[in-house]
Amino acid sequence: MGKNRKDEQLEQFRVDDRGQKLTTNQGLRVSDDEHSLKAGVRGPTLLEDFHFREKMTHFDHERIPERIVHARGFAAHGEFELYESMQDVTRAGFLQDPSVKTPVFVRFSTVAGSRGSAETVRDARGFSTKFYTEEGNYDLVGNNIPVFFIQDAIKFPDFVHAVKPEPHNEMPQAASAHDTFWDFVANNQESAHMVMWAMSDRAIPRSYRMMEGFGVHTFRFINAEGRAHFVKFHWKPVLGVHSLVWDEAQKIAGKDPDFHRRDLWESIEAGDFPEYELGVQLLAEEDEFKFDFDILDPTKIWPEEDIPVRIVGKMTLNRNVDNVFAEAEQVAFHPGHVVPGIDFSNDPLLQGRLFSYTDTQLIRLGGPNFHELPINRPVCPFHNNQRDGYNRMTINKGPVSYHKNSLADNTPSTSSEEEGGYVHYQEKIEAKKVRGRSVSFDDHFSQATLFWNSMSPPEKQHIIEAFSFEIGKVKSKSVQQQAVDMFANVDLDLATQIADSVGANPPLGRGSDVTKASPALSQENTVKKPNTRKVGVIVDKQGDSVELLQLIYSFKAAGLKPEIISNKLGTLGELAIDHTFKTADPVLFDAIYVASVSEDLTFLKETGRYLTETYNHYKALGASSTAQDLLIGMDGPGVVAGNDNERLVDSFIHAVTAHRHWSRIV
Ligand code: HDE
Repeated sequence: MGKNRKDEQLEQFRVDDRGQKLTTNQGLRVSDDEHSLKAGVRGPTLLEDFHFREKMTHFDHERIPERIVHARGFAAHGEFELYESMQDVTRAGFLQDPSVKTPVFVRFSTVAGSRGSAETVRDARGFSTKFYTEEGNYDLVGNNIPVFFIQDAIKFPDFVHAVKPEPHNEMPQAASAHDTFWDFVANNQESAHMVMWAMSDRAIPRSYRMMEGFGVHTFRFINAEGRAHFVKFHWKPVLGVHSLVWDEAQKIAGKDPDFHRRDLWESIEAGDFPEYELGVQLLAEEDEFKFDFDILDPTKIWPEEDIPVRIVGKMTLNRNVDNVFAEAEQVAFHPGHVVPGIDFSNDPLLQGRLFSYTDTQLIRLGGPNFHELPINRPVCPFHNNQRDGYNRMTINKGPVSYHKNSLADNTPSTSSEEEGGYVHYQEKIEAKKVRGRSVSFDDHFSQATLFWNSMSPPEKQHIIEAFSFEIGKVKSKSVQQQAVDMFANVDLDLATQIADSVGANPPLGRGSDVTKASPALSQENTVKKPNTRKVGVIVDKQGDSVELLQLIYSFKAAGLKPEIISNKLGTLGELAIDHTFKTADPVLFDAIYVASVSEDLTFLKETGRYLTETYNHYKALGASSTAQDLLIGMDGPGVVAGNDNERLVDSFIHAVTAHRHWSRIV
C-alpha cells in the first residue's frame, strides 16, 4: 500500500522508541529507572530527584477531558475515491476528479457513555470523517441515524443532561433506559422520530463496518457557476447494515466491552478493509418547499424513494492508528470545516453545532493550537496571522502578524473565489430577529410512523421489546404513562403493547393516519454477504485434523473467518486452537459449527451452551455428521446438519449469509 499525503505528513511525527536509550524529556540519559533518589535505601525521597519528578508529573497530567458526548470512540485511516465527477453540482476540489484519492481519517463512537464504557450499548453511533483535501480539511461529522432528537441547538445541553447518567448517583452508565431520558422524550416530542430509530436494531449495530452514516442536516453544494443544490450525505456500507440482538448486545458488553473496536482493528489488520459508498441526495433550490416536511428540520429524512441517493464514491479504511491517544483522542472534528463548493443550510441544529465544536476543542485540547496536532493538520499549506497560545508549535518568522500590511507586501494575502478563496453562499434573508421555530417544524409524528411502517415484522417486534425494556426500567409511573401516550401518536398498536408490558394504562391517543413506508429503511432489504462473518468452530482435540483443515479451508474460501474452540488450547494437526470454551463465548460469533465432539461431559455441556445461545440469537448453526445429534430439538431455518459434509458446508455458508433467522421460535 503506497503512502498518501497524510501518511507522509504523519511520518515525521512518528517515533519508534524500540532499541533507543532511555532519556529524560531534556534528552539526558537515565542511569536508573527503578529507584527514586533517597537519603539512604530506607530513607525519604529527595526533592532534587528531577527524573522522578518529571516522570511523575507527566503521568499526573496524562488525561485530558473526555468529549462531553461521543467520548467512547475508535478510529482508522483510509482513502476516498470518486466514481464520477460531481462538478455539475459542486466545485469542491476533492469531488471533481475520479483519479484523485483523498486521505481520510474516520472516528466511530457511541454518544452517551464515558470513555471506558462498553461499545455495544443501545445508542446512536457517531461516524465522523475528516477528508484531508488539497483545499483544506473537510469534516463530515455524522451519525448512523439520519435524524436527531431535537430541532434547535439550544436544547442540546438539556437533551444530553437527560440521557447521561443521572447526576445524583451517576447511573446508569451508557444507557437511555432511565427516568430522565424518558421524561425528556415525553416532554420534548420532537424526539419521536429519532427515538423510533434508537429503539430499533440500528442502535445496536453488529459492527462499525456494517452501519450506515448520515450527515443528518441539509447542506448545500455550490458549483462553479454559483448554482446551489441542497444535499444530504449518506455512507452505505458495502457489507450491508446488520445488527446484534439486544440480549446479545448486553452480554457482549460484559464479555468484550471492546467488541466494536476489536472488530474494526482485526478486520483492518487482516486486510478486510471496511468500505462505504458515499451517496448524496440532491434537491434543486427551487424545490425547497415541495415536500410535506421542512427540509431544514433535522428530525426529518428525505425518503430515498422520493429523492434517490446518487452513489458517487467509495471510502476504504485501510490502516489502523499507531497510537489511539495521539490520533483518535486528539482528532478534532467540526461540521464547520468546509471547502469551497460545500456550504450550510439554515437548519437550526446545524447552526448551533457550528459554534460548539471549536469551543469544545478549546477545553478538551487545551487551547487554540489544536489544528497543529499531527492528526488535525491539513495536508495543504496553512498561513494566517494567528499567533501564540498554549502549545504553539509553529515558529512564525518575521515581525508581521497583521492584515493589512505593507512590510510583508500584504501577505499572507486573501484569495479570490477563482483562486480558491471560500465565499459564503449569498442566500437572501429578509427576517425579523425572533426566538422561535417555524410552524413547518411542528409535525413530530408522521415520519416516526413512516419509520414504523417501513419495518419488517421482526424489526417491529424488536422495537416493541426495546421500548418495553427501556420504559420498564423507568421508575416514575407518570413518566411511563406519558411515554406510552406519546407513542400512541406513532402507532396505537405499538403503544398498546408497550403499555401492556410496563403495566401502564392503555394509551390515550388515536394512532396515526400515515400509511406511507420507505422500504430502504428496513434492514431486511439490506445487502447480505458472508464476508468476514466470524464462525466459532468447535472441535474435539482428538478429532480428524484433515477433515478440520478442509472445513477451515472451505469457510475461508467463502470469506468467513473461522476460529477454533475446544476445551483446552493447543493444536489439532497443523491448526492452533484459538479459544477455550471459557475464553470465548457464543455471543462473540456470527455462527457456530460443531466439527467434532468428545465424550467428555464438560465438553458436551459447553458445546450445548454454545449451540443453545446461538440458536436463541437466531444465528446459523451447523454440525458435521458425527455431531448432528447435538442439534436435536433445535428446529427451524439456519440449523444445518446431515451426513453429506460437502453439501452441509454449502448450506451452512448460506445460512451464515442470511445474518439471522428470525422465523425461528425461541
Ligand atoms: Fe455533536 N458534538 N453536537 N452531533 N457530535 C460533539 O464535539 C453538538 C450532533 C457528533 O468523533 C462534540 O469534539 C451540538 C448531531 C459526532 O470526535 C460537541 C449538537 C450529530 C461527534 C458536539 C450536536 C452529531 C460529536 C463533543 C446540537 C450527527 C464526535 C466532542 C446542535 C450529525 C466527533 C467534540 C468525534 C461531538 C456538539 C448534535 C455528531 C460538544 C451542540 C446532530 C459524530 O462539540
